[in-house]
Amino acid sequence: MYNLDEFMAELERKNPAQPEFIEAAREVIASVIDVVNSTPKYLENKILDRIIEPDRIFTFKVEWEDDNGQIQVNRGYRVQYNNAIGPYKGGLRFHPSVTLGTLKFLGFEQIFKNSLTTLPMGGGKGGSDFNPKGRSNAEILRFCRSFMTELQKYIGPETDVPAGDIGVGGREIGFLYGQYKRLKNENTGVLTGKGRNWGGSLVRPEATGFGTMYFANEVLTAHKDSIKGKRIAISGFGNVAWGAVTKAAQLGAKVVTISGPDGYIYDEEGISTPEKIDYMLELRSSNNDVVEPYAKKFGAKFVAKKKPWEVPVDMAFPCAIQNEMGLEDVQLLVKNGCKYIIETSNMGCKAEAVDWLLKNEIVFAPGKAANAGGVSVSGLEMCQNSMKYSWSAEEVDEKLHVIMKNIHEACVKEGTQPDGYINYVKGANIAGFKKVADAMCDLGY
Ligand code: 2IT
Repeated sequence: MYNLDEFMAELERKNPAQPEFIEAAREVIASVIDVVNSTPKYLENKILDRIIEPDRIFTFKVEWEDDNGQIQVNRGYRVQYNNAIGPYKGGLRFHPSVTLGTLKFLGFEQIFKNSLTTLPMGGGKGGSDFNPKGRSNAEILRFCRSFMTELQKYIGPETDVPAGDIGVGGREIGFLYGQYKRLKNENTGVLTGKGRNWGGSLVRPEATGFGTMYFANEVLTAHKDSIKGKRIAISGFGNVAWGAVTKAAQLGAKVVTISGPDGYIYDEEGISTPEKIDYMLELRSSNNDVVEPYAKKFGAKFVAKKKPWEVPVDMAFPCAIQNEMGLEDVQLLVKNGCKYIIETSNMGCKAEAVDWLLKNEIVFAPGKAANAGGVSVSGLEMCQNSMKYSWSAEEVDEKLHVIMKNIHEACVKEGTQPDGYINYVKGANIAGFKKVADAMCDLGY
């Protein structure tokens, strides 16, 4: 039998100074421990000991030359966590906060998220502490080439298929894929999130944002409510926030905030016109990591150095980075009338915030369910690459919509409490876990 405190104490001893990894692990283990303890084959197979250990981790030196002719050195990583149900799959993050612990937390989460998508993908994650902010196009190109020169040794279309994450968008995927093709002389689509002219899938750029809104729509329907007319706070202004704002506008909701490291924008009118939504892409491509120019351009309010969670809204979608929403933030949101928190960034809410929301039975969807649309369309991109064929935007969008509905259904099935409250955290963790754990038992992993 497993004991949560003993298991976690041993995990902390083995993994010092990796607080994000420990936080993510604790949540999953706490959700599944009763299932494990009551399933003989999971106990016989020591499934928790085996699932918590990454299959392998690579770290490598990334040297590149900046525009002043100076040598720069960063550290690159790839965590290949678990491939029981398919090739390792997960994004690459380029952000100065990246450490091994960050990528272990993200890789671990990715196992269960990818399992929830219903597609055959294992869990992995990679990246670098490289900071793209303020870097020129030529510097990004040189960094990406150097990064891929090492990474190509470890990945492959049937082995490990990276994609984008924070700091890695279409441009970076292009530079990385270009270098991979140059070195390997093959067109197998080893990365997802590619441009549509060179093997990418339609709807991949929008997929995470669209997916979270489809998921939110299911959540609202399950609570006999509707997304139409809802006031929404979103954080971030990158790819995910952009897709979410686009779909929210289509569904008749009103997004009133976006944010960056410099502060947040409050747009009472709603970020709903194509001009405003497209401007988010312009802000992002400037590489300056600021949202303030939006306020000047559209006559909205800019609040410096604060998060958008103080604005009264019906729904909140953290779409930026891990631990961006704390206990005080969720308490303030709920006090101001917020009924639904849909975590869209990976582990966007701190553990104490999630615990409080669940204890008070506030509707909360965890990132591994709500943001799974991104990796789902990555999975669909892999399918299209294998077939050497491409689907229309409508076909991809329809498949994405069905996947998000199925993920919601799985959460409801495994997470509904006797009093009727849907604990989406527990539901997502148990549903994602069972499939991987069963496969591991079958494979003798
Ligand atoms: O966190 C995520 O799911 C991603 N960054 C997307 C991963 C992918 O392989 O598309």
